[in-house]
Amino acid sequence: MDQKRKVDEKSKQEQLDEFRQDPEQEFLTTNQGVRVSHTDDSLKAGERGPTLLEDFHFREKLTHFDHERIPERVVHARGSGAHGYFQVYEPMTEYTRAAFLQDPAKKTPVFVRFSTVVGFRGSADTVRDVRGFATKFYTEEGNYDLVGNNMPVFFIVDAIKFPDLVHAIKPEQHHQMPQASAAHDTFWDFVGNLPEITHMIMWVLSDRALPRSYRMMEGFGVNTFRFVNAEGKARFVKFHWRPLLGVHSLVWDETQKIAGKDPDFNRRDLWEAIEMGDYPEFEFGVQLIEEADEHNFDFDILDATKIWPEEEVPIRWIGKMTLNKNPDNFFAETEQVAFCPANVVPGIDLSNDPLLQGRLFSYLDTQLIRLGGPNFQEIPINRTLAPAANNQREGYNRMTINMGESSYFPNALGGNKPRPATAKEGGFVHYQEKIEGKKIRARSEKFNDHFSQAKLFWNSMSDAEKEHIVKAFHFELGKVSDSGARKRVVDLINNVDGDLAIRIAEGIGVPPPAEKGASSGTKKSPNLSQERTVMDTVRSRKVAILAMEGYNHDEVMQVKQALKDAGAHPQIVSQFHGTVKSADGKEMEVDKSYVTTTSVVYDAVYIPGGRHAETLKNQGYAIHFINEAFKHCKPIGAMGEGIEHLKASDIKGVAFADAGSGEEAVSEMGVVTCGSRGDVNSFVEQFKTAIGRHRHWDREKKEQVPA
Ligand code: HDE
Repeated sequence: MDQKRKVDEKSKQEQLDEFRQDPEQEFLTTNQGVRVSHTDDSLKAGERGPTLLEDFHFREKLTHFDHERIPERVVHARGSGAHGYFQVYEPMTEYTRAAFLQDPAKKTPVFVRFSTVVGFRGSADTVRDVRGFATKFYTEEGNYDLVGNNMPVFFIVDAIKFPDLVHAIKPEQHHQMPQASAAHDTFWDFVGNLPEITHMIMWVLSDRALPRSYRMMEGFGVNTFRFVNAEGKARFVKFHWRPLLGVHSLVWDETQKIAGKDPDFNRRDLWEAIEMGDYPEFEFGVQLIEEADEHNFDFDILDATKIWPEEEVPIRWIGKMTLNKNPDNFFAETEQVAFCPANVVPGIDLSNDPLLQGRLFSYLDTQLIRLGGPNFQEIPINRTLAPAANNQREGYNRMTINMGESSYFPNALGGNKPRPATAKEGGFVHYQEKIEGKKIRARSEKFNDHFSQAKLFWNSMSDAEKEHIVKAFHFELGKVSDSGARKRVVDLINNVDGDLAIRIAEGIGVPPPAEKGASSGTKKSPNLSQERTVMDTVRSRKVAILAMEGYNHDEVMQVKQALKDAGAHPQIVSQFHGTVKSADGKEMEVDKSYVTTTSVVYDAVYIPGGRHAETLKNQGYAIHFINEAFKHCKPIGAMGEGIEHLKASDIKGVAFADAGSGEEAVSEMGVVTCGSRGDVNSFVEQFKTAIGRHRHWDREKKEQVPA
């Protein structure tokens, strides 16, 4: 009998329901279910006497507490998870037999965990780092894990170097510093001696490493996999996730400030977005290469330090994932979830990519220790929806009560059940690739082109993105005390672009390369630039409205409503919590005070008209708020007297509308102003356009603004 389980959007939640505990339990009990009568004092020999060993409640409570921690992940320790579902747009039958990719009506449950890589579990979210983007699809044929990152390439080509990479980038051995940062000697020492890392370094020093939100970053499978159809025909495949909100980043100065003000910034953003119904959505894309074309590219398609440029291998967008539920319990779900690239289902197969091959081993291995033995697949979040049945038995924390006497195959006693399934019955049959070769520790020649794609990436950046990369080099290498290590990196980058190497050298106190390297040329892959991303929505953007007593109530209400209607989240920020009074005696609730918030956690700021501008002008916090938002290239809007507040700040080089005029709104470099008699609707429209663009890099004089 085919025991495949029918899977729909709710299946995983129904399964988890079996394990959820209602918080409304009336009585406190021991783990044995015995009601506890007193939990504030331990059982003692006399009121001032010693605690008695007999106090089983005390001992149980303390013992459990003493064992609450499990090891954090050796990398990707800090993460945030969410539930959702995936739907394919059209049947992918021609390419893969995977059941979850056949029927557009089917909603396959998923659990996603986003993460940083380097920091410990309690580190800040906004550090410069790669982000993990791991998805578990609970399909009717078993769990499929796509364990990806937000950058399409990796640091190394062979998994055997992974421990070296991680040791180099983690805090240093002697003093365990710095936390969650690559900006230190051992990492850049490693980089300078490893040319294959160059392409990835360009990505890590780009804005991709500073995502505004987990909802606004791409995901990539990185490694090369295979799609196999029902006839057994295989094609090479690379996987992509594309956020519907576009790919957007924070600026470096902002990330550092947020790390102190709200270290949970990305986690909070994901959580709040889902609570507010702003469900993160990602389209799923595939790049396919026919087996016959395997060797027809300048790069080796098994090399994870290379992308398959879209111009050569177009991306086909085949489905969409929606994240619509926060976990109920962080530890039970987000912490205990265990992903593994070897978790594939029929129709998705592996390749000989040497990085992938090592990963296939490493994940299960690390989970054995992290989750305490071989039965972690039985933890609710890891359970498959397809029935799991085999002869594996016992071990720590075994939950399943296997019936019957036999635990081996073949077994006449148990009627040979469970038995292997044929391919037709849904059995996973490894793709029969023909392999010939000598046992050898080597790699194919094409793996050794370390610079072409680093050049391609650099060329594809806009001027602003290039500037950010140069500054990132200045910061990262500026933190390296060994000048030899700094110099080696400059010499390495000289292979990418001679001018870039000189610009880097200038900022870090080392001489430029003895011989200037060639230019990176002109070849581009335009979509590598974030300038090409979605820039026409304000959905889920946070807008601070600075208001003090005397603000213009009608104007604020109108602007606030218009922003809300467009899907943004305006918040009133004032000196104190409570309410604030308008010029005409109306009141509104304050969401945040200057003490509890800061400009760096908002996407945009708006200063309404009204006589409150007089007060704002003299408030250091309010001035700083504007200066900082300006420096971080954020959209700024002001109406009427609000413009006076902008004038009191250090904003430079921008023309404002006349505060008292009735002229149309003026928008310059993302600063939108409109006179007190101007049209609020036209102001809002221009302000929304400015917010949609996310950041306004053309603010040439921002560096002159103190913030
Ligand atoms: Fe991982 N990686 N990795 N990795 N990785 C882990 O597994 C490893 C690589 C990625 O949210 C570990 O359960 C090796 C590439 C993500 O739980 C560990 C190599 C990509 C996560 C491990 C790589 C990733 C991990 C640590 C070869 C992008 C977090 C804890 C060089 C495609 C998953 C764990 C989560 C986690 C090993 C490289 C993504 C140690 C050996 C490439 C998103 O097993």
